[in-house]
Amino acid sequence: MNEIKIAVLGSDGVGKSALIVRFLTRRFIGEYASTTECIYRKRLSVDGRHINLELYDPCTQSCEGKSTLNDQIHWADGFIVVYDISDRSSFLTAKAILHLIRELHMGAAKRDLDSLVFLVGNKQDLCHIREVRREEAQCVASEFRCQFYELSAAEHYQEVALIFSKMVHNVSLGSKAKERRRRPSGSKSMAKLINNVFGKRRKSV
Ligand SMILES: Nc1nc2c(ncn2[C@@H]2O[C@H](COP(=O)(O)OP(=O)(O)O)[C@@H](O)[C@H]2O)c(=O)[nH]1
Ligand SMILES: [Mg+2]
Repeated sequence: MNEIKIAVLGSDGVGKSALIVRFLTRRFIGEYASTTECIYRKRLSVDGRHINLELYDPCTQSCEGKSTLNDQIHWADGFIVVYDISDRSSFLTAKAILHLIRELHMGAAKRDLDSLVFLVGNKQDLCHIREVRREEAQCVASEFRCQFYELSAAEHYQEVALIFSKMVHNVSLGSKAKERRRRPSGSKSMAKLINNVFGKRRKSV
C-alpha cells in the first residue's frame, strides 16, 4: 500500500487542525480555518518505501457538502481521536467516536484495529483548568483497546510528530502483515498450478 489515510476526529475546538498543522509545518499558529473540511497530503519515506500520507481534517461546524462521521471512519486506515483536557464534553464526544469506530470496524480483525486508534488529550498546557483526569482517559483507552497520549499542540512539537509517525508506522505494518498473510496462500496456489501443468505434461510424455 502506498497510500496511508489518517482521520483526525473530535469535537469542534479541541485542536485537530492545530495538531495537523503542527505536524506538517512544526508551527503552532493559534487560529485555524474551520469552515471547510480538508485533506492534507504529504509524501514520506517509511522503511525505504514511498508513502503518500493523507490527513483528514474535518469541519466540525456545519458546512456545505460535509461528509458524515461514518464516511470519514470508512475512509480512514488509522484514527487519531482528540479531546480537550479542559473540556469534559469533548471527552464524551471522543468516547462516542471510539465506540462508533469499533462498531463500524467490527468486521475487521480486532487485533489489527488496536494499534490503529489513538486517543489524544490535547491542551495539556491548560492543566490548571483540567476537567478530564489522565487516569480516567487511560481507563477509557484500555476499555476501547487504543493507545493513549496527552500533550499540547501549542507547546510540544516532538510529541505531536511522534504520534503521527507512530500511526503511519502502525498502518504501514498492518498493511505489510496483510500482504504477508495473503502471500503464502497465493504462492501455494501458484505452485499447485505449475505442478498441475507440468505434472500433466510429464504424464502424457
Ligand atoms: N491552550 C491551547 N490552545 C490550543 C491548543 N491546541 C489548539 N488550541 C486552540 O484551540 C482553538 C481551536 O483549535 P483548532 O485547531 O481550530 O480546533 P479544531 O476545531 O479541533 O480544528 C484555537 O484557538 C487554538 O489556538 C493547545 O494545545 N493549547
Ligand atoms: Mg479545525
